[in-house]
Amino acid sequence: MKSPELWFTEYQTRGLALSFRVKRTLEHFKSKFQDILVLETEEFGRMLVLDGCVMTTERDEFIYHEMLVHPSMMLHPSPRHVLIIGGGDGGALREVLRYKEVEKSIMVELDEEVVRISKQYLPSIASAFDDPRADVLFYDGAKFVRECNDGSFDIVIVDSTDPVGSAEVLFSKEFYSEIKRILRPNGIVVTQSESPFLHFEFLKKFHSMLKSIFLKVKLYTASVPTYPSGFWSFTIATDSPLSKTPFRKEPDGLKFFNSKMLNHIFILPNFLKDFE
Ligand code: AG3
Repeated sequence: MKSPELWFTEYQTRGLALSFRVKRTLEHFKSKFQDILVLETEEFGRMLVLDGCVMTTERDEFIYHEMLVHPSMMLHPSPRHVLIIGGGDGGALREVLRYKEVEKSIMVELDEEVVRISKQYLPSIASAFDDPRADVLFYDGAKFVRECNDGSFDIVIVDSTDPVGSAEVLFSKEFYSEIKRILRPNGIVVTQSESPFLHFEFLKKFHSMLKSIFLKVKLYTASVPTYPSGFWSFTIATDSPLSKTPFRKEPDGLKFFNSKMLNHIFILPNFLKDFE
């Protein structure tokens, strides 16, 4: 007899869900911090799910990770020290370390199990952990930032889960005030900032909070098929004038981002004009 079909569903809002046909479950357990699930899906390859939310898939991770990392890396005159908060699957770290200018990248991830499971099941994403320039700490990101010296980093990248539970503090005014303090002159912070379509009100509040701290706050978007609504956003904040042209060419081997895109990513659709 044919075995029954298996599907995983993420409930994105009270009235919207996205389902993936599952070939098999590779891992499912509870860590100290969250429910961790790794699936082999029919359409998107292997997929990491935390607390029921899709974090990344082998097939579309390049869009999210390249868009999260490369715009600010290319708009900074000299990105030598880069801090990543979260990002346990290693995708953001992989993108950061493509730049030879980077001397050190510290990644601070709360949950050691996410890194372990990503190394085991998502080797194409977790491919940079052995780079000698990478330093991985299993620690509370907000605490780490609070304990950091002034002017420690050129770029801070926040690769968090949704703003609920343990990640809520990563969207707070206190956290971003500390980030401002630990950035060097010309420093840039960039974060994933949820779906502009589904989380518009959140985004408005988040941006007005950031504007109370930083001189420049810019939104840009990308289609990430497996995230809620398929339409995702990123936010850059800085106190220095953002250059209009990239300081460097994009590294070789990117599948999504290129330097020509820098000219238009900050041009937004009309319903997001207030974020320009
Ligand atoms: N970080 C953002 C994922 C948010 C997706 N939300 C959801 N599925 N409800 C992803 C981490 C990838 N390195």
